[in-house]
Amino acid sequence: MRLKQTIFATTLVLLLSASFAAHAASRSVTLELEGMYCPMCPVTIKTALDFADGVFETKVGRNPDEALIRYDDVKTSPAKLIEVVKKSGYGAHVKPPRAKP
Ligand SMILES: [Cu+2]
Repeated sequence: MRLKQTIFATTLVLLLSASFAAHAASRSVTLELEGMYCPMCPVTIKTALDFADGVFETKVGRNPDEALIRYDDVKTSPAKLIEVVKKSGYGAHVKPPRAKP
């Protein structure tokens, strides 16, 4: 059945890309975002980041306005990711690590 073949092929592709991703230098960064004002803003930022080179995964939330990005540090960097956010019309900077009490 065609559907089964499609599912099999999709699974294979996902498994292969997962194994390639495992060899890349995966890192995470949290960016604090500025200028979001409506429910579409997080979607706009997430879409821009998801299409950026070297980005594996993005989560954009409000309150706090932050983007959690998992990326390949060979292909991109926090500075490049900030540029992506700025080009989509928002402000961003790396969230400083939480100070220890
Ligand atoms: Cu908006």
